[in-house]
Amino acid sequence: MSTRITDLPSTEFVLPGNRACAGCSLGIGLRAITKALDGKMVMAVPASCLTVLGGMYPTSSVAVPWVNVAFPSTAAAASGLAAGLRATGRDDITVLAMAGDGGTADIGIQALSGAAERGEDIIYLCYDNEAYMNTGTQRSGATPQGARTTTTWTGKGEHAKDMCRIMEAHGVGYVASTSAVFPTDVYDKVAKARGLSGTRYIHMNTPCPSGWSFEPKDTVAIGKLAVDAGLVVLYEVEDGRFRLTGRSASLAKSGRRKTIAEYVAAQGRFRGIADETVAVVQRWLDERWAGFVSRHEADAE
Ligand SMILES: Cc1ncc(C[n+]2csc(CCOP(=O)(O)OP(=O)(O)O)c2C)c(N)n1
Ligand code: SF4
Ligand SMILES: [Mg+2]
Repeated sequence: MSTRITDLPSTEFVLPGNRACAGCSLGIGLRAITKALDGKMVMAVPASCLTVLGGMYPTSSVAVPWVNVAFPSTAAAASGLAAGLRATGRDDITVLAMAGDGGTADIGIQALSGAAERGEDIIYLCYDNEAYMNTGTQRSGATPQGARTTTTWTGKGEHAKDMCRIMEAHGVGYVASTSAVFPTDVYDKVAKARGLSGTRYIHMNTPCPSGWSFEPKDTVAIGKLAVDAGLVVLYEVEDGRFRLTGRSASLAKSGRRKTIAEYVAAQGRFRGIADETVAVVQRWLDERWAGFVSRHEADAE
């Protein structure tokens, strides 16, 4: 049974007012994450927009313990925190490694792979705003095909790296894909991960008005459109068992997926994208979506 938005705990760990851009979805996601962990957590965070949101000592907008770590070392630092908590008998605290897509799919992937292979007792959550945003929108391994960034002026030529599949291949017990604009989906997945042990990986799409070029008021609409087009798919894999969740599960039932053309038209980062590129991405998405639906149906039996 999914949690309803009105049933989310009322305690806030993300305080009013932070230094993220207007309309940033990261704060929406982080509110749900910290509620799911009931604040009983310690975070390891590398340089990113999340560091900016958190703020600078001695003021902070996030009321949980937080360690700023070097960019490539998030999962290694989190492993150390988990070892320290274990050694001191603190089994009530969850270690949350939380990094951007650049800090996960590119620069932090070695430490993450090592931690997953060792089965470190951490939740690793990648918030994916689909580029290196904090340094001015450079392309990352997670930037989608066709998106313009300051290092892909004519649009990125390659598809995004699929971090969830990479983490599944590590054999970790829990892998989930979610979106910051669906706080109850984020909440349920982090709450489930909290109750499990070993390495758990959650990938959270995080719409970014500044880097994607849309109006701050449209953040939630753009995030929903990404899910409706099947570019972002809400799902979880628990001990190898695959399940679509929330809006993606409804979409699989109704078959009313939107087109990628509608999604790209709503954002400045895709301005000037060639029709052939849109067609290539649509074909790729259709195939990928069919795979997700058949896996969902097969595992439901
Ligand atoms: C080793 C290292 N290389 C580069 C940087 C510069 N840097 C700081 S934040 C950042 C972008 C991070 O991108 P991402 O992980 O996607 O997070 P976002 O800023 O998009 O939230 C970069 C390149 C750094 N701090 N350390
Ligand atoms: S650049 Fe994007 S992800 Fe970063 S704070 Fe601004 S809106 Fe949020
Ligand atoms: Mg990023």
